[in-house]
Amino acid sequence: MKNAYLNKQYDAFKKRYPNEKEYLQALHHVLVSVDDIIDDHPEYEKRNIIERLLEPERVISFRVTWLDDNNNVCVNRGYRVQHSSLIGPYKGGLRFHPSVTQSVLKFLAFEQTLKNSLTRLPMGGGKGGSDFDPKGKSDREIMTFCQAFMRELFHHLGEDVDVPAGDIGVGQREVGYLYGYYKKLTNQVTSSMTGKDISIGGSLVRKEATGYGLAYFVNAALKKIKDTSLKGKDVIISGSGNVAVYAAEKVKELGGKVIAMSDSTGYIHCEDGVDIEAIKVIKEEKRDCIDTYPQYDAKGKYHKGPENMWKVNADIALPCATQNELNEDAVKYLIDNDIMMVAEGANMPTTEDGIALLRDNNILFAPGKAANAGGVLVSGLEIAQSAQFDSWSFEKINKRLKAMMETIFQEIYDTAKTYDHENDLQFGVNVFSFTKLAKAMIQQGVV
Ligand code: NDP
Ligand code: 2IT
Repeated sequence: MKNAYLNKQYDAFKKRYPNEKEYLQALHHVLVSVDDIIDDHPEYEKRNIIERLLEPERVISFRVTWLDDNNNVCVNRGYRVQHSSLIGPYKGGLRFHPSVTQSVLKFLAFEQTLKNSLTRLPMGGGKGGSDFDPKGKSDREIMTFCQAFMRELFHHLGEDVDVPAGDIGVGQREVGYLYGYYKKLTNQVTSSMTGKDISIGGSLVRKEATGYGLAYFVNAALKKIKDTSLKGKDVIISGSGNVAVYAAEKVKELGGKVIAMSDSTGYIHCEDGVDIEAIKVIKEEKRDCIDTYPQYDAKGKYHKGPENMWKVNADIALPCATQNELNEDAVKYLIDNDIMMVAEGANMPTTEDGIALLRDNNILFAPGKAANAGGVLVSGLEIAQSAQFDSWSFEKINKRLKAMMETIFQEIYDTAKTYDHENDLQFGVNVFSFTKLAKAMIQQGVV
């Protein structure tokens, strides 16, 4: 970075949070982009916008104590990072995974703030979760944990305050348990959580939204920048959870062929195309490992080690699992195979080295903050439907999702072009959302 104010701020964050590497990584991404425009905006330094925008408004951390099926007393750590309420109530998912730390949630909450600003809906940014590991737990243990977690968190939520949803390890089942207990504790039926099943006031398309939105974004970018589309393209997708499954479904609908998918143990390779319904049965119904896939489709081959999936020759790669899963080595495999595009369904799945290598090789890169915004967009539409005491059709919501993903693409593409960074969507998204949030901050004075 060239700008002295940015460097001073980043050094201070590094000193203050030396162990929070994911958080620092997410901040760095944005600062590097803003470096090119900061000299045009002396008001940012004058009002100390960088320090105020990078530091979360509030970090809540608590102990979660619960009893497992054998009556062992278990303890986990729970958090909610309320990053920014600049343009609306804190909004963002909850993650249950053993890798959850304050640093991971701070990076996610920061990125959520930028992402939510793209949706044009009045949503701030937040993220929460726990280092609880849902793997191998009984349904009763999941419910018990969700209730213990909510007993602490409910104080800080509310439809006009903070509205969580799902993320890794938190799907419709967990959202249902969390929301049911929130209602019990508050004696209020409000839209204080999204991602609910349709039977309890959720929205159609929310389950599909992130994956579908990703495919819409990819198609928009391919059309504008490469004069092509998903049709006839071979696609590899990491993960086989909520985002990955519905990305695969929409890629197929749009004429692409998904030839590999993974989970945390390994990946399946199917030259003729992955049977997405089989993946749903394995992951959504049975909560099983992807190594059982060949039982459903004998043509699919399972291989150990999810990182090896990046060696599969494809046109488009969609990392849809977790942060920093696509590193420099993986990107080298993609480049060797002449990959056309990488689009992030997960949050920050590509390492900084990986992104640099993609850029050096002129490979189209769609950052998660924009490409996976469909999930939170439809969460916003879930809140809108509740507020109207109404529920909209699948077609209506899907149409809005597609249109908004195309608008987001266009806005960040135009921003990049305006600043002579044509086709650099990472630059475009960072500058577009940063500028919007800086303006909102200046409007509200020093608070
Ligand atoms: P899920 O819990 O539904 O699925 C996560 C999937 O990733 C699982 O299949 C898991 O495998 C797999 N996985 C975990 N680690 C690895 C790894 N190292 N390599 C390959 N696969 C791995 O989570 P989501 O689909 O909801 O979330 C995925 C990503 O998308 C996250 O980054 C999340 O923040 C982001 N996201 C989610 C949104 C949402 O609405 N849910 C919205 C926007 C972004 P296993 O089954 O073995 O654990
Ligand atoms: O990362 C994300 O955008 C999400 N996990 C969805 C957040 C939401 O509030 O729907």
